[in-house]
Order: sequence, then structure tokens, then C-alpha cells
Amino acid sequence: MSAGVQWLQLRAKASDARSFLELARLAVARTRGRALVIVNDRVDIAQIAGADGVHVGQDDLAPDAARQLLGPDAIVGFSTHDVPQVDAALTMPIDYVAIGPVFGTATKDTGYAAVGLEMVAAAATRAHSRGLAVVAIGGITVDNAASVLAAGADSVCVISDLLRDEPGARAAALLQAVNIRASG
Ligand code: TZP
Ligand code: MG
Repeated sequence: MSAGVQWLQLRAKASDARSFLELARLAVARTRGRALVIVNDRVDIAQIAGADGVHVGQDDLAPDAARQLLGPDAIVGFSTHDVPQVDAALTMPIDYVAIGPVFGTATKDTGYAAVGLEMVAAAATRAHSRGLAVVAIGGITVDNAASVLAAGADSVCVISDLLRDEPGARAAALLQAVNIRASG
């Protein structure tokens, strides 16, 4: 966080529920007020840990159920991979639409080909018309993040490129590449 990262998504596909909850509680305790903590997939863990929100995919608990459990102040994000999914998301009780994979990625087999910057732009036009933010994900790096934001994304989600080096240093480089300065 001292690098200036504003959101952390906790992604623990291989963890059992108890370990994931322990991780989420730890993250919430360590970040409070300095970065937002979003739990991937698990609405129950987000709720119990007091996280800032949850990120759900097409096959997870649906956004309206997540909203029902977490309440109006929680952040609820939803994964999309094509225009019909973005359009369906526009009427859901969410805060942001995630679009991806923007570029090729080895981190997750999403079952979708890279959607490219044109799809980021299309998602942004649609989502912004409803006041929803767009988070772009998949293959985003220090070198291409600025182009993703220029295409209309409000935010980028990065996994593997942060792990190429010491993650804090890489995050600082990423933020510098998109001209966001650490607030301390
Ligand atoms: N959803 C779409 S692409 C992706 C997820 C979870 C993985 C992105 O990881 P990376 O390593 O930043 O490409
Ligand atoms: Mg998911």
C-alpha cells in the first residue's frame, strides 16, 4: 500500500474457506482506511471479514444476491467478457463492470479470447452511460496500462505483471506509468 495501490482484490482460488477468511480478516485489519479490500468470488467471506466489497463472476452468486447480503454501501463488481454480458450488467445493482481478458493472459483460462482495447471502449461507453465504472483486467502491464485507461477504463486490475519483481516496486512503477502518485 505504501506503493499507492488503492484497491486490493483477494483472490484465493486454491484456499479452503477457513484459510480464505483468515486472509481476508488479515487484509482488512492491515489496510483499513488505506486501501479498499475486495474479496473475489466469496460474498460470505467478504461479509464476515468486513471487507469493502466483493467481486463476482458470471457463475458466482449473482450481483443482486451479493448486494442483498452486503448492503447498499458495499462495493459489488461483476465480470464480463463480451457486449451482451456488459449490457446485462447495466441493470444490475453493481458499482463496476470488469471487462476482460483485455490482452492474452496465462493467469486464468477465462474461456474467452482477448477482447482488446475496442471492447474496453465499448464497455466504457455503455457502463458510463449508467454511472458504472469499468475495471479492465487480463494481460495488463506497466507498459500497456496507460493505453487501457486511454481506451476508457477507469481502473486496471493487474496480477502477473506485479509479480515479475518485488510487488511494491512494480506497483509503484505501474502507478507512475499511469501518472497516479502515491498519497503515502
Ligand atoms: N479475469 C480475466 S483475466 C484474469 C481474470 C481473473 C487474470 C488476469 O491476470 P493477469 O496476470 O494480470 O493477466
Ligand atoms: Mg469468480
